[in-house]
Amino acid sequence: MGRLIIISNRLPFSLDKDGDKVSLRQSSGGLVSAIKSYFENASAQRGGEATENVWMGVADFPQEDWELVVATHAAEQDFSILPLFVDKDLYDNYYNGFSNSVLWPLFHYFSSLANYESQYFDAYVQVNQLFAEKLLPLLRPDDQIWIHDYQLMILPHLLRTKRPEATIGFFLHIPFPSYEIFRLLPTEWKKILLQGLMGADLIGFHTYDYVQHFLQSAKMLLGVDSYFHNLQYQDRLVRIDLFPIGIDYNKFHQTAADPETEQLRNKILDNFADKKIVFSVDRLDYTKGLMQRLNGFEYFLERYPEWREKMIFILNVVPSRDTIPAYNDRKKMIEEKIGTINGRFSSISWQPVIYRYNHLPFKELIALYQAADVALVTPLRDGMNLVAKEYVASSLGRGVLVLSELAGAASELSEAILVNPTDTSDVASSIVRALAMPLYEQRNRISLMQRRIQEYDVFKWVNDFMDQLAQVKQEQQKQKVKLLDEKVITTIRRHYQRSRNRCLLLDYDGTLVPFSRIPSEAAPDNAVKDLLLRLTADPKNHVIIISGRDLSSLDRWLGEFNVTLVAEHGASTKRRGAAWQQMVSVSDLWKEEIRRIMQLFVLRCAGSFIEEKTNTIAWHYRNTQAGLGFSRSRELLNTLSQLIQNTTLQVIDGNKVVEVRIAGFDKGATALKIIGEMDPDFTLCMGDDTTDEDMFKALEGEAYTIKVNNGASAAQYTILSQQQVLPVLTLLTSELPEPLQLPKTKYADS
Ligand code: GDG
Repeated sequence: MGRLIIISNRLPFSLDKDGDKVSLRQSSGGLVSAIKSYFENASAQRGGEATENVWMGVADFPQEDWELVVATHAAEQDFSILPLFVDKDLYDNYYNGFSNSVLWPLFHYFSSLANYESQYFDAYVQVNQLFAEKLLPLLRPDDQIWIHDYQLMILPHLLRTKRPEATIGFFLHIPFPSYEIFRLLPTEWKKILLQGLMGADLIGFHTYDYVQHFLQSAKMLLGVDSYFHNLQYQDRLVRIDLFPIGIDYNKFHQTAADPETEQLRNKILDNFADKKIVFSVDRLDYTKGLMQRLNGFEYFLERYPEWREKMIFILNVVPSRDTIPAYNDRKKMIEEKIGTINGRFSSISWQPVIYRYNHLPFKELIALYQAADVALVTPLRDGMNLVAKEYVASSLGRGVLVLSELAGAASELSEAILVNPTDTSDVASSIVRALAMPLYEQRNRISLMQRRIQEYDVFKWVNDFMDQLAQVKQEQQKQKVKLLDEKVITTIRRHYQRSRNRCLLLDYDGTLVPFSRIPSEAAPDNAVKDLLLRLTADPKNHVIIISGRDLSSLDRWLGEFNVTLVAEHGASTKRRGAAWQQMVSVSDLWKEEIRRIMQLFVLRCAGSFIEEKTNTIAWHYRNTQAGLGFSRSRELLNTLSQLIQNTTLQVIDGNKVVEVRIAGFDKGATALKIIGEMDPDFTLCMGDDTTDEDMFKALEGEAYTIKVNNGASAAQYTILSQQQVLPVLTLLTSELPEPLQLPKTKYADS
């Protein structure tokens, strides 16, 4: 197994210097402990032998202290450190600038706070480049690289361009926003960011929504289509998936039972013996919804006066990013609001909000989690939110979690009381519901959530990600399409000549004939006709033309030949010498709404037109202005995909055509059915379009599958252009004397 190289903005520790005494302080947080434990495991598997795993990040110590760090770190052998030293101003523009004043607000839906300074973006690109330059010379072929978070979105691409075969994973810890938000970024930047991420083999997000948002942005901006969670990008398979981060469950559960924690907890409980405790802990960040939470709490005190004096709200705010103005202003506002609430509702013996602005020691944090009857976790947006999970893990069987429905954690913690954080009355009534919840119900909800958090803890998360990364690499290997060369042609030809019952499945447009500007003019020329005549003259051959075309066009052009015709991707079939058979019979009322939308797009995109067939309706944009046609096609795809949700229709992003058809039949299923009936001892299948991929997959192991044109495909082989189809078919199927002569000149054009 190769090295694991973790790359994050910061190194996982900071350097503490006290006179001559030097120590390294490990950063708190699940990620660091999970990865450390992953490293420890790897080392244990090697019988305690030191692993060569690496952690790379920007150092928060000056370069002259590097020797000291190495000496201090030497005792710890789980991983080695690769520090990057970045000039302060550059770092400031990259980190406080682009990362935290553009990406952070925008990705959390605070678009009005994004400050699109070009010097920020330049610095971001530059620091990503510094990471790449430092790492590239040290990379080994079997290294696994795992890049973390929004500060390093371009790095995967920078590494990929220099190391096409590298294994690269990327995980985004914050939300990936909807396309409507992402598109607000300046055009060039958003493309660079997406292309940057696409350098990875596996891109991970916390939730299904973020995955969908990313897939949509990739489709709209890069024109890459997804197949389940896979994207084909520049001949490479990239997988996009969700990996909801977990916590180190046992650490929280065990610390909860620790005597010191118990002492701290009892002290808190004694202090507020006759009161219920509501608790919050957040970094000072506008995404955490502190103002809205305080508004909700104020409304709770106003609307439910019976709870006054019977509860307190402990609000702990952790200092963060205080050099950025948007953060500093918030602190003042929050403190004023707390003052107003306390001024308005306090009595001589009671104050509703206990506010602290500091970082709590770990055991005190756990003691507070345990003492709290209610945890109020109401961010306006949050990638995941670990506090919610930690509160649940620390519980000894009681407590209620009130959680924002806009935090990633909400999709896993459905037993929490879910609230809309901006809805003041919803927050207030949720506090009341939580305070009044019977103990048996608290237990029930907590234990269900605990089981889930325990099962998918942070170690599972790391392993899951690494397993998927290895799987993607294997699939990429399998997917590598081989160029059809002389050796393969000889093999196929020999098989052809030995066989007695052959099926030749051929796509029409883009395969047998070139694409024509007007679909109705794609009649076969004499060369195609000659080939078909020759092939069908041999009684051992059964030729099947399998197309997306309507049946009357196929009849008109190919009806004279002794072939099987398959129209509209399998909706109609005409076997040799027989009549057309419809595979589906439904009313075509569904077309009306689709036609109406497509007509709008015809108006909005000169040169495009609609083609209607029995079971499909298509919008063609081959003859439109290149950029416009493509971008309109992305919009149409988007509109149609939403429209047909929960119907039996399907939208296909074909070659310069967007098509809607009735789901349930495709070329793959049809091809399988036909060869099932024929039981051939030789099958050849050729096609160029996305819809032909269904055949290539269905016929895996059953046929020689050949894709026309470059590009990733499930086919076994590829030929470089449509012009090569007839010569290659001729070669494969004629009785030429050996040795074989390939038509080199024709074979080379594209
Ligand atoms: C990102 C995403 C995603 C907080 N105050 C104290 C303290 N903490 C610890 C908590 C928790 C961590 O900090 C905060 O975790 P979050 O999940 O809220 O957010 P981040 O780590 O800032 O950021 C987030 C996460 O990445 C993981 O993918 O969940 O959505 O923004 O562990 O316990 N710890 C101590 N004292 C405190 O006062 N000891």
